[in-house]
Amino acid sequence: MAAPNESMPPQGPVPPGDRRSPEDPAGSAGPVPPAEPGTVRGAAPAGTPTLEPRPIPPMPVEPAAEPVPLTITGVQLFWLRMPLVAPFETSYGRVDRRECLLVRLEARHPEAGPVEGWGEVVADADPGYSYETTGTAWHVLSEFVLPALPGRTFETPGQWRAAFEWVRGHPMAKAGVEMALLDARSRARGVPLWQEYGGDPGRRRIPVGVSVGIQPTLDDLLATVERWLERGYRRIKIKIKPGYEVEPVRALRERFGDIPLMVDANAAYTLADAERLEALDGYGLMMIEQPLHEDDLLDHALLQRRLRTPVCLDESVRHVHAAREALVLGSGRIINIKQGRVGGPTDARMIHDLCRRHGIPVWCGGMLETGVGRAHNIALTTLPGFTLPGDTSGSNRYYHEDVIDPPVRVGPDGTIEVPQEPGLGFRVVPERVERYTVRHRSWRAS
Ligand code: NPQ
Ligand code: MG
Repeated sequence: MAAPNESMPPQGPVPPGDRRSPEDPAGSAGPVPPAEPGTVRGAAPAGTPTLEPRPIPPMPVEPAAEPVPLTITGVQLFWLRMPLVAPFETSYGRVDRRECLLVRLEARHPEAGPVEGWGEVVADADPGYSYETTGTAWHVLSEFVLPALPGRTFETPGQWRAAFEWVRGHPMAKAGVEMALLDARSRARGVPLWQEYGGDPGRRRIPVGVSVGIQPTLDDLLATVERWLERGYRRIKIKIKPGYEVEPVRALRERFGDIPLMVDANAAYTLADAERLEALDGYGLMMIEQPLHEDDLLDHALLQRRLRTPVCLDESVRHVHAAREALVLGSGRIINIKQGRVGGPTDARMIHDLCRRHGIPVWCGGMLETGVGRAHNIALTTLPGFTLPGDTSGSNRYYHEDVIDPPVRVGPDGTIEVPQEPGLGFRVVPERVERYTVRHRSWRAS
């Protein structure tokens, strides 16, 4: 990029309103008196909303982890394409198959010997949910991350994070590797995966809900929801979009009464549509998830002040920094934590810790994971701040055949058992991974 002052002469006359000059680049036209400390210059027009000041919480610290020296001996990356049992429609589009990456680490531990570890990159084929796609994650991992792994030793997840902190963004890509590392650690130590996540030993089962896509008709919606309620799911979430919110919610309340019900807009509204969302306020919803633009914590804060229903943030929280800002601004009262979206298990845990300290309930979101990501979500959900049912449904909510055996099963009481054996607690079936793999690459120590 050219430096503007060196090689870019002004093009044409300077507009009369532009008072910038080489001597006064800010166009400030004379000296400005210093502002009072802690104040912002400039008077706001009458009627401009304000937010009350709130204390700024300290950043959560990275949780301590026992050193478990794992030397990476090989890495495999699988690009999977799996048919869904039914199309899934949200405010931004409709999918009938899932594309994701699976990461398989091969590692060696001085005493335990060789172990494997599996992780999932939850990005989808298109950038509808987030900017990351299966393709961007493949690129970032295969060009910058995975080739550097064989031969390296990581004793803690923190060492892995520090080594690849230089890779900006791409949280889903990085999360897949950290999940695989945690799985390998749990196998090397011979402890269940939930213990690697710092979970609560008392949580032997986790209550779960189900996410229902936008349906062609209200009758389809009622029939679909009825089926999930019969199967015991503890909470129903429906996807909404502008013009499809009050009707479906009213229909569900009329038919099913006081069920635990929430909606997810996937960022489809603006503050200008606030009346539509206010119209939902009388229906006793548990929360309205991600109503507004992902980068607009301010408008979420203003919207929350107009609603009794809690706002829950999903897409807005791509890292712990955003979670902290949201707490300070009051951009919502609940946070959906997806370990893929936030960069991995450790970041998910830090957001959990921050929210817990500040009384913000969290729940584990879902990204239509295969059994690998699903097993990691079960382990994450054992942390004590996960007080609301999450989106970790049974494998059969999305797939006829999962890549793990047995599949994740939801009991008639709407809970999933937390596996107690080392590793994922489910066997990854190699022939199934192979069957759904459309692209594969591997790296080993030379
Ligand atoms: C959410 N998930 O909470 C997401 C959105 C979502 C379970 O509602 C392919 C890959 C399709 C990821 C559709 C649920 C997806 C996807 C929806 C994520 O907002
Ligand atoms: Mg969501």
